[in-house]
Amino acid sequence: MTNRSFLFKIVLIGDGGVGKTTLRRRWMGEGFVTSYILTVGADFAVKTLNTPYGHEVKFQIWDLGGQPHFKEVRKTFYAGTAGALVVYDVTDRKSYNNVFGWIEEMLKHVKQKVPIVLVGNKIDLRNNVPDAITTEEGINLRKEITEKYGLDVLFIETSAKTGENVDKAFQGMAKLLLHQLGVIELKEEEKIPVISPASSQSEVTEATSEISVDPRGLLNEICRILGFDETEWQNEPQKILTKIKEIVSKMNETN
Ligand code: G3D
Ligand code: MG
Repeated sequence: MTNRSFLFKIVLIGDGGVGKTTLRRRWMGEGFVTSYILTVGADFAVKTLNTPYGHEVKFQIWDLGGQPHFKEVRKTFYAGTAGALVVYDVTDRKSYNNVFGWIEEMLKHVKQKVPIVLVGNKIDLRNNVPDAITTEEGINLRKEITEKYGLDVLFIETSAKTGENVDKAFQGMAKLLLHQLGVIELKEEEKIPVISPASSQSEVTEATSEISVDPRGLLNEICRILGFDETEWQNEPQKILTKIKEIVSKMNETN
């Protein structure tokens, strides 16, 4: 098997307060440093996963701050998105009802079918609330999204506080993306890991390295993956674009 390297931009979306930033921090650990993009009001960080398939999956995770100018910057925020973690809070029914709104907002800008991990967060608080969103309601929502938009959706319930299933949410994203590229197989029952833990044992192993980047650093990182010297990005951007197109068409051929 040839080892390949994949870099995906992932956006974290969902109502304010559902736990997006906490999920990301929990997954990345304490050691990471994010870059904050002032013009977009988002921050992002990169983390690498090594998969048992021999491929390296690198996530660039964009997390929108709660700033009010969202409408003006969302185009930039969504540009180049490969997948989305759509988060609701199981103790907040409004955030569950708003999931469709978030998906539509994203699809308006992304304009292609991106895989989604639907995350029901704060399960540690579920018993404290009378009208909490049940697991079954989450599974139903997953089905509705799949049917309505024809998207590949994985559902998982998490607690960013205790850490439960947080790894699995991101590992699930890696699976969906590799599946979409035709690199791995993914069975339908694997898309609801919260109720079938045996089959959800993710085949994606733990992250082995973390790096942080600023936008400049990210370009350098992309160049590194493509085998270019970082200065070539500045001097010959066209060459890099041609290279990316070549790689994409090769990928399409092999898949
Ligand atoms: P957001 O980025 O989606 O806006 P945050 O949400 O990550 O900022 O989280 C909002 C609040 O919810 C934070 O509390 C955070 O600690 C809490 N939170 C996030 N995930 C969980 C969870 O799984 N369980 C519990 N119990 N709390 C969670 P504060 O008090 O800091 O505002
Ligand atoms: Mg946040």
